[in-house]
Amino acid sequence: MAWVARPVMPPPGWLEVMYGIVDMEAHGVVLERIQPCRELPLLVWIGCGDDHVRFDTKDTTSRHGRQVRISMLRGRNKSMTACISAPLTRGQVLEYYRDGYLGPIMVVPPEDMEQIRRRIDLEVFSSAGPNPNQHGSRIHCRHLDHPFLMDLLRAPVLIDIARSLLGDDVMVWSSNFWVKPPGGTAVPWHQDIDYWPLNPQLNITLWLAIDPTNRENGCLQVIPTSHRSRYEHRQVAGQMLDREAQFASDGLPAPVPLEMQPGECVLFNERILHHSAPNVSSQRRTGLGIRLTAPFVHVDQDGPVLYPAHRCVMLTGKDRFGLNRLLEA
Ligand SMILES: O=C(O)CCC(=O)C(=O)O
Repeated sequence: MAWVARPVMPPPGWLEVMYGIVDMEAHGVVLERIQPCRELPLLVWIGCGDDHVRFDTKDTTSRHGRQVRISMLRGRNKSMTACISAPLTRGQVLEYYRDGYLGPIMVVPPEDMEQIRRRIDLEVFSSAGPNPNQHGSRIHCRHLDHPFLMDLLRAPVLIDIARSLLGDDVMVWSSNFWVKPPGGTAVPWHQDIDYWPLNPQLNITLWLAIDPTNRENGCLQVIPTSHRSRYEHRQVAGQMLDREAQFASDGLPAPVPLEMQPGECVLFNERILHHSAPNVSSQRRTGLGIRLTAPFVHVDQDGPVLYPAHRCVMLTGKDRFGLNRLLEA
């Protein structure tokens, strides 16, 4: 039996377990042996209430590497999927910094994502955001006015990933929904840093698929290694953003389309060239870009991108710099 002492608490109603034989009769849950699929410690989060569950570790080496199937032994007679929360491997971290992006990685079980998607449609998109004067306020920084989105950002699996790439002190400075309905226009090729008020210019985006994303509905595309250069941007019209990067494609690798299922994410650097094509399907394409940085970065919260009531959020660790207005813990 092994419990892990961790600075983050499981969300209410969830159990935190580490690999090994775990028998938690007290919680009405019996878990059989869980084998780590790498040398790293694994944390498994199970939203199973009082049901008995059994791990089947077959899936842990799947493409997603972070998914485990749980068969219900008793209770609601159905399978569930849990996410294994573990830091990124050294190889993944090096890959991210080499290529400027990483993924897709499964981080939220599809069953949970379905519920989250419903709440986003019903509660978030139906109301104005925390800065009602901002153009498109419904899609920006909604974690600040919707606690269930804040919980999503604070999911241990996301914190582990963020810490693997940014160290112990990680701050969320923004989040943006990208909703592309059928017939929706393209997002031009761009580098995020051309748009953002960060000094120094350090950001990692965790782009989480809420709807399925594919080539037909205009999935995200990135050009690996393009984050090593800065490109001039010029005005464009009729697309989801108004500036486009100017670059010659011949010296660069081919774009990589990032098709994802709900609950999968990709991570990308503030300078990587990325875009998405128009949605020529009949299916909406929605994702949530969670913008992560470190507290030594000054975010211009009073400039045109943000607003006076804006707050950065410490996701994990401490703010030792006091440069930004923070949400009280
Ligand atoms: O969702 C898209 O198509 C574009 C996303 C994007 O540009 C971003 O998250 O920075």
